[in-house]
Amino acid sequence: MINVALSAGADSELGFPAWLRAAHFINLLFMGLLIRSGFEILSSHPRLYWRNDCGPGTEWIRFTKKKVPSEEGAYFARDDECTLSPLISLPGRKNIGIARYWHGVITTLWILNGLVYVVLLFGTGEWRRIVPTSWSVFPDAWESLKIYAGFGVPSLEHFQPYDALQQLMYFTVVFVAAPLMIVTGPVMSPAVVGRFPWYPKLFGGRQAARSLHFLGMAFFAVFTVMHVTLVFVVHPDHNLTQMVLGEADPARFAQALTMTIIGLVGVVVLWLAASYWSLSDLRRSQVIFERLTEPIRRMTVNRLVSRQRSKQVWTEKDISPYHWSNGRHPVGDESPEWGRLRGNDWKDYRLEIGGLVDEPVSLSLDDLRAMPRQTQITMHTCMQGWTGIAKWSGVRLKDVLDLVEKKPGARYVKLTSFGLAQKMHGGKPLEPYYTCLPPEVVEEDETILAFDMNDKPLPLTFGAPLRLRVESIHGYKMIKYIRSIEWVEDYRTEGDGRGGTREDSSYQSFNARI
Ligand SMILES: Nc1nc2c(c(=O)[nH]1)N[C@H]1C(S)=C(S)[C@@H](COP(=O)(O)O)O[C@H]1N2
Ligand SMILES: [Mo]
Repeated sequence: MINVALSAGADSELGFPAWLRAAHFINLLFMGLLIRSGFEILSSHPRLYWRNDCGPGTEWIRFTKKKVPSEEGAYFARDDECTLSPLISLPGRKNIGIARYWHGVITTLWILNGLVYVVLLFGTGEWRRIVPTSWSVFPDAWESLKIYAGFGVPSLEHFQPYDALQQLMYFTVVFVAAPLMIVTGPVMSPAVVGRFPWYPKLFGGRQAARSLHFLGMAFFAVFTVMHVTLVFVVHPDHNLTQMVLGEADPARFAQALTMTIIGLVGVVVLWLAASYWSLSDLRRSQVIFERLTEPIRRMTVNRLVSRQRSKQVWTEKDISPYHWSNGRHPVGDESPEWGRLRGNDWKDYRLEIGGLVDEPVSLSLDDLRAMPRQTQITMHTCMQGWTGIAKWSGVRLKDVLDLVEKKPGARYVKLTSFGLAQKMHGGKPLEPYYTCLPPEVVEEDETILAFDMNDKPLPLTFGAPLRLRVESIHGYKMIKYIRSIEWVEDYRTEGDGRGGTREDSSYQSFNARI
């Protein structure tokens, strides 16, 4: 009791300084943007798992009624995507590419805001508000909970300025839930998981980390709703004046209430404005975000190169019994040529290696199979959220490229598929799927042109007769049904200039490491 009285005395001296009030408000703005962009990301694969395999039926929760046929290749991850309204998610309408940009940029700002808050918290003594210093916080919190459960409100003297239950909740938000989000977030990055394979294991695997990240979000969402409600219900004349004016002053309640309402409306308007601004010109949003994020990516994830093969992270027994897929093989007259080659068991298949080279080369599958072979068991990470582990065999891309002499100025490698894009920017007629790779991706040891999957020639669904594997980036760069490889000067002069089909038509990032 003496303890409480003492700290209460100290607390009332602390007040609610402007930095604290500002950080609190900015946090609300950022949390909303994070949760809303998180919804958009989740809606692109609305299933959560504990196991890395992601087999249909193994999810612990799903937010879709769609049933997944269990034969591989009958259903594609893109068929599973849901559409959310821009009123709910950021930006809304199946735009995970832009949602991921928002999520990354706001995370950075949210962490900065959080750092400033925590540093000042400990620098000023304000921490005593939310860090319990006596075990009595637990029985006291239990008493408060009983009062709330009976739709009552603890009397004012329990709030010093927070009551025990409130203090415990705030402590959990700042020192448990927020750090949990920060440590599970990077597990979504294929570059992080490829380079530090032990890291996802701390959480029970890549999908377990994704599930924990979701549960953290659910906690934040429920907390925020309860928190805002209680602020208006429990001694609002004290709470609101403290929150916006800096001290409990029931006489200025009307002013505080007006400011709170204006603040909340302003935040909601900004949340929605972010959606409609993004949707009004998706290409502009993509270009702006790319400029903002690229310098940070270069300093961080771009330095991470997969070690899944060299560290033998996965073994035969880890191979997924079911592997999700994206990008159907060419059907009908989409690519008569691919159909003809397939009819002849790929005997006439030739991989063309050309572009800015002195002399183009073409290779048959037998030529490729005669080259030094590399086999790797790795985890595939689709940006939508699912993963799958498989064994891939093929030849290193850099070995194949060594067979040609590139011309000066050739910097990027463009790979083109027999298969068509699912959609094009501006509703143009569908063109073949393509992707460009920057030099550092081409150079990676685990970048291969694979012709075998799990010791058998590539199944049609998974890219027959030849597909790309890069183990430190997201799946959308891993082009299947490869027809040709070209050295090009710049990806900005290919296609719509964004670096690949998904970048051009779905506004995804050319940099696919996170
Ligand atoms: N030709 C072609 N390749 C493609 C795609 C596509 O649509 N067309 N989708 C990509 C995406 S988004 C992913 S996640 C992987 C999926 O590989 P999988 O089908 O082998 O699982 O293929 C990539 N390669
Ligand atoms: Mo993907």
